[in-house]
Amino acid sequence: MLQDAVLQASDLTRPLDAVDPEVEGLVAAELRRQSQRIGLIASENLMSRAVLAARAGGLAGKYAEGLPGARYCGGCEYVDALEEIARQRLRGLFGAEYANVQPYSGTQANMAAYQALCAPGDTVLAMDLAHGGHVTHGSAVNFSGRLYRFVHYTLDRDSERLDMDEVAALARRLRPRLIVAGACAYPRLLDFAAFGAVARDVGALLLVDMAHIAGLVAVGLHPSPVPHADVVTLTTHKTLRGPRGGAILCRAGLARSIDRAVYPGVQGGPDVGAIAAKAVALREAAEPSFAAYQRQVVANAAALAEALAQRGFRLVSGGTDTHLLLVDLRVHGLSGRQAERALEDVGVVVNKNLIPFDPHPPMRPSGIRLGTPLVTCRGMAELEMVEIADVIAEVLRAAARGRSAAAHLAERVRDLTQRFPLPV
Ligand code: DSN
Repeated sequence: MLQDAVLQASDLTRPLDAVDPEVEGLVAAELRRQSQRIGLIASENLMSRAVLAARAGGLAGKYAEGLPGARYCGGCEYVDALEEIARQRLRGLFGAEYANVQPYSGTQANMAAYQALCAPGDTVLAMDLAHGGHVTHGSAVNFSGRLYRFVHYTLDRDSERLDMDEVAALARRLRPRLIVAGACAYPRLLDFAAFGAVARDVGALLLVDMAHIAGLVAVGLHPSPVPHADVVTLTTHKTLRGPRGGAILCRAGLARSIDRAVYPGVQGGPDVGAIAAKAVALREAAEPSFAAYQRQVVANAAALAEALAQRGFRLVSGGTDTHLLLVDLRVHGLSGRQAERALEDVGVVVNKNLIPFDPHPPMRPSGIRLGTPLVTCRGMAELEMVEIADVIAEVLRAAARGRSAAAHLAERVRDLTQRFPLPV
């Protein structure tokens, strides 16, 4: 018996390469890929060493169903303290009345918000997926579109911006239970005060999904939804630069409904390691250097947009106010998928994306989406954005002529990644 126990304990302390060289090799390859490519996927970012340390500290095995001070299992004294710190920091950073840091992801955060605010079958107004909305905002293939009666607002065809008069007219006609504001591919500022006014006017609740822009909101580079919304959901791993996960802010009067919707409504025990890492990321987000980082993210997006426009590319809505931009490739005769592949061949990683009023389906859309959170972490600034725009333009012009990009473009990407290594 004793012998077995000793053997079992040592089983748990073997290094990854000894236990599973196949997985170890793939993890190493992925980290190498990240360091050797220019990552321009707008939702991706990097965790700091401190956030990673909290994330990897072995806390994930702890069960802690419930909330600080009211758990369903013992041994939670330190977990309570960690979660309390994370909740306080989240509330403080955004000036909210109440926070729940347990959602595993933005999807779970939205799922809990709908559950707290709506009944199945209720009418919900949200942004169309093809116009920048998210799949959890009522897509037919998502739980949201199956459980609730979503109706979608779209962008103005000419300006490719939200027309709040149109949103208001639709809301007056439909009288929805809930209005959702927030996007994952809209490059302009969202007018949350106007959304709040529309919601009040029609007696609807307002949910803002600020997953993409949370980091910008934290430092005042995007107007905050908190004063105007009943509930705000977010992810912690996009511009907020924390661990993968979600969170919810709400008015104090909704706290109990939100808590109950998260657990036991849509989740089991929280991921305690993720909560510890969220706490660290939220502390970093309150430091002056985080505001400087976000300013550079936005400046880089503007520089990239301008340099691409100068090279003949059409940007949806003519530019960007945020961390992301959308490029319409139709005049170049390229699909987003072709562009994504051609760019990946030289080491520039982007995602194909629908553009407003896209005549093509999601797997063959007419645009690409570019974002600057990750390259900004590497220390790249406006000059490098011009260099990247130059590479993108050459690659896409070659692809439009049916040719693959010349080797010197991959060499330029390699040079950039070597001059600006990943900082962790
Ligand atoms: N899929 C994420 C994005 O890329 O925006 C959102 O969930």
